[in-house]
Amino acid sequence: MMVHPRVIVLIAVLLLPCVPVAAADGATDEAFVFNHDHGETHPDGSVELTGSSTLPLNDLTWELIDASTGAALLTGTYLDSVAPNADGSWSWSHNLSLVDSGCSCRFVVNLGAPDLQRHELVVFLGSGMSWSPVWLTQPIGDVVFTDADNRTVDLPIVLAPGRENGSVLEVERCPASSTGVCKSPPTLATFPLVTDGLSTTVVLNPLDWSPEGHWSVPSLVVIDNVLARSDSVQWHVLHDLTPPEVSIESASSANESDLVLVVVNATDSTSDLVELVELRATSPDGRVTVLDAAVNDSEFTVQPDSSGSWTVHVTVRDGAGLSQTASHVMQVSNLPPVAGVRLNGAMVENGDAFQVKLGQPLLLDASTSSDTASDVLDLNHVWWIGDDVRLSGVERLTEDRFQKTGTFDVRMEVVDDDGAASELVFTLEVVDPAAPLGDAVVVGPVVILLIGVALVGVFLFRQRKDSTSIPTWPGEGET
Ligand SMILES: [Ca+2]
Ligand SMILES: [Ca+2]
Repeated sequence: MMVHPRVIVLIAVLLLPCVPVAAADGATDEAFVFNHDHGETHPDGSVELTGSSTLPLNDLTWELIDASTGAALLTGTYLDSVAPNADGSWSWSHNLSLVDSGCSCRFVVNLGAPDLQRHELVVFLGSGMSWSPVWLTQPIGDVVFTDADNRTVDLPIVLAPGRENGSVLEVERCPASSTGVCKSPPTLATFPLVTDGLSTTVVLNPLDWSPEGHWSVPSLVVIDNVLARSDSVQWHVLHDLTPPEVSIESASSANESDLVLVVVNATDSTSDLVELVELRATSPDGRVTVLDAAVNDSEFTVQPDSSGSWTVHVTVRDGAGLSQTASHVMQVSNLPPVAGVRLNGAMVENGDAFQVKLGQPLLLDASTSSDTASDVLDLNHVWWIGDDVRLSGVERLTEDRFQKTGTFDVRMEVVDDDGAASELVFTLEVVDPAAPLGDAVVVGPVVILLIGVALVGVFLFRQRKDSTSIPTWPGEGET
């Protein structure tokens, strides 16, 4: 079975608290080290502790705490002896002595800044009557059952030597909400402890933690084989074999560039906790987009930028680390572009006829063609001028394309990435400004009229002149 690597990592993180905790001494990166293991017994009530440190011990404080009561029995601000080593570290020693009675004790050293970590050693001092199991002051990791297998849990508990066999873990527990509130009164259960000298473990069977869900443990006590009881700590068990449920609510169809709401419904009845791991949309050509939150944690938007079948995938994870995936298919349609042309800024309509003068500035601009946001930047503009000229990939034409007079049928077609198209058709008449027909029509009659008037004037003048110079015949009397 294919398992997403990210899920593996996340589950590993969730289970990390269950990994056994390292002892206070022996860790290689520890700056402050005890030369002792937890659980040494000193029935005479006194011990000389030794150790080393790579940090200065100037601002140190220490306490000897009775683990069963939490009371500080002894405190101090320095160790008895601190000596420098050749490698720059320090060796230290300190004597502890309890004259009256014994205790199960934590010897706790607090170093000054920058190391704020507590370093502790559990020692059993004085009378064995006073010794009881001691929890190391470390968080006890939650137990999470996500399958039917038993779970072996390391417990950070220190038992007095020889008291391991027959020791038990006493658990006061109740089915609880995810916030740890008991849903019914707590009951007691005990589980045997297993010790091998290095660690103390308990084997838990998920069947003992039914029904599935959160279990609050208000009290976790280790009882050794002489019935000495540790103090009580709290615990939490999550029994969750049931993956979360998830579904997607969204439109089954949309247009390109629509802002589509995607609602993720996820629940987990067993852990009451569910979180989104991933929400992504895959385009028809396999591109993956991570979706943005829209309003709240369960509402998102997707804006498909191409037509075809889109798939939205969601993966959620419950409080136990179990994940579930749902998917949703959305058919996305392309919308055809809308052709738009402006002639010197004026909008052109289908069937328009324009007249322009040859050589005058001219701009036919098809950039006002529109489409959805996903397509508008990649529209292809194709011009047909008359029967012969086809220009593809050209958004604007100027007077350079109309170098002779005549009437041109112009068609501009705009095509989007899906091949959807629309067009505008109009005519453009290019006229010669040097011999405008309209002027000739007006001037011609005026010229003819003027010529006519001139001819009439000449005729009248000549007629009058002729009449004053008519010769008279001889013998004809003057009148
Ligand atoms: Ca679950
Ligand atoms: Ca389109």
